[in-house]
Amino acid sequence: MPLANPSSRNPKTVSPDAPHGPEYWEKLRTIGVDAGLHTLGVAPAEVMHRALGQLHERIDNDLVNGMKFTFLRPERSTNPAIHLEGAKSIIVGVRSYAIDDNQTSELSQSPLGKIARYAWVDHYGFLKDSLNLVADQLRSDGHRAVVFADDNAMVDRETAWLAGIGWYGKNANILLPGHGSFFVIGCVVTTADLPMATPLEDGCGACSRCIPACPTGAIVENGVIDANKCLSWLLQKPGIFDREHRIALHDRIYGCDDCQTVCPPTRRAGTTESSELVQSGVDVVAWLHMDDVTLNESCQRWYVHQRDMTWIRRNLLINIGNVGDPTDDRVMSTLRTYLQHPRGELRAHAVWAAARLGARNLIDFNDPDPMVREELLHLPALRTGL
Ligand code: B12
Ligand code: SF4
Ligand code: SF4
Repeated sequence: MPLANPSSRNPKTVSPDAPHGPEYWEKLRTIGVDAGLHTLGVAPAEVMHRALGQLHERIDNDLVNGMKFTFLRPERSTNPAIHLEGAKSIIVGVRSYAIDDNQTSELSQSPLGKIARYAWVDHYGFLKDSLNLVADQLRSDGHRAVVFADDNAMVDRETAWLAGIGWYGKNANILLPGHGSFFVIGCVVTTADLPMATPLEDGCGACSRCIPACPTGAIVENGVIDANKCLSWLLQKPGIFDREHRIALHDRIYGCDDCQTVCPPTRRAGTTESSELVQSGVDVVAWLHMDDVTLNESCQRWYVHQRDMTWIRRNLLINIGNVGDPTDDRVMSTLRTYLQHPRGELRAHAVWAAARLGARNLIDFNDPDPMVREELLHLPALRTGL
């Protein structure tokens, strides 16, 4: 077992000799950049009133659709002082995920399930490692520090905006000037007093390309996403996938990138080579034949409700209905298996996929399960082009 790093524990009190100020900030910033962060900035460790108001407004306007995350306890996720007594600064760091697709395996198999860019590699793991190095330095200098990387306890985009790292795009993402929005965000809340940044002005200007590009119209106002329509959330939400948005889902199985891939600043920034092997897509049929343990390991990094693989299989079945080839035996025998699956939710989505592929003859119209019966009442038309 590796020895615990002694500096990873916070001192009980802040040392009176602990450094502060611009020079110290430069030292911390350099540690972060050397550790792979694209850039860092500092925001005041104060209540983030705008984000707090927005979280409540989204809840009140019914835009949350069962999401917990930062919405569960808005007063907590917008108040850094709750997480660290005496907190003075939030050091925000971002890591780029604008890397090339270098995946070579599996991709020849059809149908292919598409994964959104932020999940191609364990970016949050790398982000956390880099931020931990900054936090280690703070602690060894006598400060207290806590790291958050995509944690529900902190509203990351607002911290990045306050830290002068980027502006809020109309697609709700934080965009870095000259580099677009393919960045994950994390922070270190600390007792160090560091020079605060000034938030950036809007950089979208007259552009609004992301709004019509969203396949479901989920950007309901500039910077406001309706989670009832956002495919990224619908893919994570447990239960029956909203029928209205299944066709728009197309081949996605985890996350959605459309509002970013059309974005001019993000497009202009381009992508770079990576030494990491990426996972940008999966062999859908192979994944549908995996047992729970193997499937769970294959998507270890993803957010999956209660790690119940039913929801991943559900997404894969919709993919089959949208892009599977009905003349492919691999596809049809998989569908047959799922039409007899013990879980009603999965039979329901298999029924939908079978109807889309023109295989109504495979469907058991006497299935007594209420979820399947509901599907039978709303069978989709044969997929266009078949
Ligand atoms: C819940 C959540 C989601 C939800 C809801 C998204 C949402 N927009 O609220 C779902 C599951 C849909 C989702 C999807 C995605 N997410 Co997400 N998600 C989160 C999470 C956990 C909380 C976000 C939150 O608190 N939202 C609450 C609302 C109130 O905040 P907001 O949307 O930022 O709203 C602000 C703006 O409206 C702004 N504002 C106010 N007035 C105005 C006016 C104008 C004109 C404008 C432009 C803005 C503006 O102020 C609001 C408050 O700060 C964070 C991680 C974290 N702990 O913070 C990641 C996070 C936001 N997600 C991230 C990513 C990468 C994604 C996806 C790209 C993943 C994917 N490819 O599928 C998509 C993008 C969808 C989108 N267009 O937003 C990154 C964003 C990185 C970045 N560069 O911005 C984060 C920060 C994770 C991380 N730590 O890196 N996500
Ligand atoms: S992630 Fe996809 S579904 Fe969600 S707002 Fe962006 S384009 Fe729309
Ligand atoms: S597509 Fe245009 S409006 Fe949307 S986030 Fe990008 S620059 Fe802003």
